Amino acid sequence: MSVLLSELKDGVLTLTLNRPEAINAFNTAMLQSLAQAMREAAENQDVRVVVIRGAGRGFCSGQDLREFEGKSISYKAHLKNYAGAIAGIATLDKPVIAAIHGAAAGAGLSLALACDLRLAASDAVLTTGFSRIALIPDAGMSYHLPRIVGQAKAFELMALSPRLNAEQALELGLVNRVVGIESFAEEVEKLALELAQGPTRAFGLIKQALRKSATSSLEEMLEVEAELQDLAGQSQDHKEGIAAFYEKRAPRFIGR
Ligand code: T3D
Repeated sequence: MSVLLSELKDGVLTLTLNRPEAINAFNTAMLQSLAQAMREAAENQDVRVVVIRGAGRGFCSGQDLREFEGKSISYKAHLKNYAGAIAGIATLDKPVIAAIHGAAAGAGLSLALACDLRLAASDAVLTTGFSRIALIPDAGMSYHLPRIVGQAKAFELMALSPRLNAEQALELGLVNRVVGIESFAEEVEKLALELAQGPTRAFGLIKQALRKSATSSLEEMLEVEAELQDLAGQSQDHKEGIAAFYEKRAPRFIGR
């Protein structure tokens, strides 16, 4: 059975981390499959949104702590596998949703933070985890977490590694919404379909603008916005959006 399951339906590519016996802990094969899936999602125009979820009772428990048991490894080399997957998500010009139920720990939380939207089921438990095994946050957590919760809270979460329930995560802005576990799959699908029918090109450009804004001045962003708006303005979806406005109807976006 593959460690990453993939299904494309109605513009929604659902990727399921599939090592439920270890709460979907990452091994090298899973990381490489995830990076490859992102490359393919970028190329495939039928993919309008990506959902990442976990099989079994949780989202992802981070690095498989058994993968390198008794071996001395180069973290520097191994983390290249994480970089491929995390950068693939962040730079994909399409929305990526993390559907978090159960545990999201260590690099499993890093993965969720790299996504554009996080939906948490009411049973979700989020924890940075790294400091509990005397490591520092990786897989992009030290980039994403302070940008979401601020420096001081990020240090607290990284150093003390509390286990946050879904409501606490929502309060901190770590997740966008909390949904009852019984309707979780349905709500994830609803959001994914809404995004899949949206202006994909504009969504991709929004992602680019937000990434640039993390390291730019206002003056630089005014220029970036002008450049990206030129691209959005040339899309077929922009023409359709304007036509729909004049005709007082809902737009039918094609994602280009
Ligand atoms: O390059 C590098 O290697 C560095 C990169 C590091 C990145 C990282 O992600 S470091 C952080 C690694 N993750 C952790 O430290 C989290 C470890 N797991 C936990 O803290 C807890 O398991 C959870 C909070 C995720 C869930 O707790 P709970 O009580 O719901 O489940 P459990 O009973 O602890 O776990 C269930 C099974 O999954 C259990 O196996 P068993 O005993 O039934 O055979 C457990 O060992 C296994 N499991 C959970 N997490 C991992 C794991 N197996 C391997 N690796 C794991 N990370």
